[in-house]
Amino acid sequence: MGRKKIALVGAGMIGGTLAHLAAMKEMGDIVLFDIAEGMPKGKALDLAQAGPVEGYDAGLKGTSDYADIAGADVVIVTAGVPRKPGMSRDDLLGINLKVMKAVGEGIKANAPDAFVICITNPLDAMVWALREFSGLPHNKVVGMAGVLDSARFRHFLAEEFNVSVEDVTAFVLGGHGDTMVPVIEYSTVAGIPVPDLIKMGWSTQERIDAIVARTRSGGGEIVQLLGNGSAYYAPATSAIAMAESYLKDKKRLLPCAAHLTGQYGVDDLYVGVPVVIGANGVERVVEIALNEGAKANFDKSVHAVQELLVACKGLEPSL
Ligand code: TXD
Repeated sequence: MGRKKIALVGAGMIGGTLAHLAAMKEMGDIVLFDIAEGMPKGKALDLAQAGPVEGYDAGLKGTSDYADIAGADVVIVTAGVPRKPGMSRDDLLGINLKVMKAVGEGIKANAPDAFVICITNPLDAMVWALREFSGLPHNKVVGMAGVLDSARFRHFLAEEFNVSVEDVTAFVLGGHGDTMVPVIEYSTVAGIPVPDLIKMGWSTQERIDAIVARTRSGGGEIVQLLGNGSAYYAPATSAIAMAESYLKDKKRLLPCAAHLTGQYGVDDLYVGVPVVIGANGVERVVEIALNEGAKANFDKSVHAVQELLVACKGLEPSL
């Protein structure tokens, strides 16, 4: 049995980090695709030369030719432009929609059996468009945002409670934007829900509210600090967790932007919900009960995604 093949479409900050992580974990051979000519080849060569020191065996190839992604088991898409300070994710819509068209057609022609993870922003609209352009089954195309947003929430909660990040679980639902929904009732330390921890005096409602707000603007905080580009270490790690769940049939339950067909009262939209990822891609969408406040936020988030899709359809008549 040969190695798995992982194609990274977009070899920028996240793409390069994805390649590094995938190589370190020996997930398979790696193809870095980008429209920039030399850059993907340079990154692939650099990473290949780290192999002897780190002790990983992975083929690494940089390319600008879609034929090289042929037969990929997993395709992770970061192609497009990231935010600059002051920009919202939605400001990226026009440019990145065109990129999704090219990428979707490239995947359709060369890697139609792949599990595709979209990272490009504005995420919920781009993953929907990428699915449309690629024509792949809905269960094989998913968006990465929830794992990252939950990781941000977990990090802040672990700091607040002064406990290991390992023992903090958190749920963030809804679209990847300012309307995302961190659900504190389903966020725990070793199974103890956050509202109980507040009652136990570990924190206060005000402090948790501030953490929720910081989580919502977690991406923007990093954009501001970096001054150029957006986060890449945590986004890459999050997508790798999803890819591993697929490749190893782990059936992890992860919050992802998944295609809904009536769940949560939503039809034909990608939005962040808990899903099980295994060898069949998205194997199950998990419908959890939301309290009134969370439901209202979730609906607001869904509405924001719907508006983006209307804008996409206006820009691209074939959608
Ligand atoms: O949670 C999430 N989903 C995200 C999303 C978290 C952080 C960042 N997120 C978004 O990921 C961000 O807003 C961007 O839309 C993507 C990629 O972010 P990255 O930081 O990796 O951007 P870069 O470094 O600019 O890399 C993008 C690469 C760059 O090398 C371009 O040359 C390339 O994409 N690019 C293309 N590649 C292939 N095909 C086409 N058409 C193309 N256009 C640009």
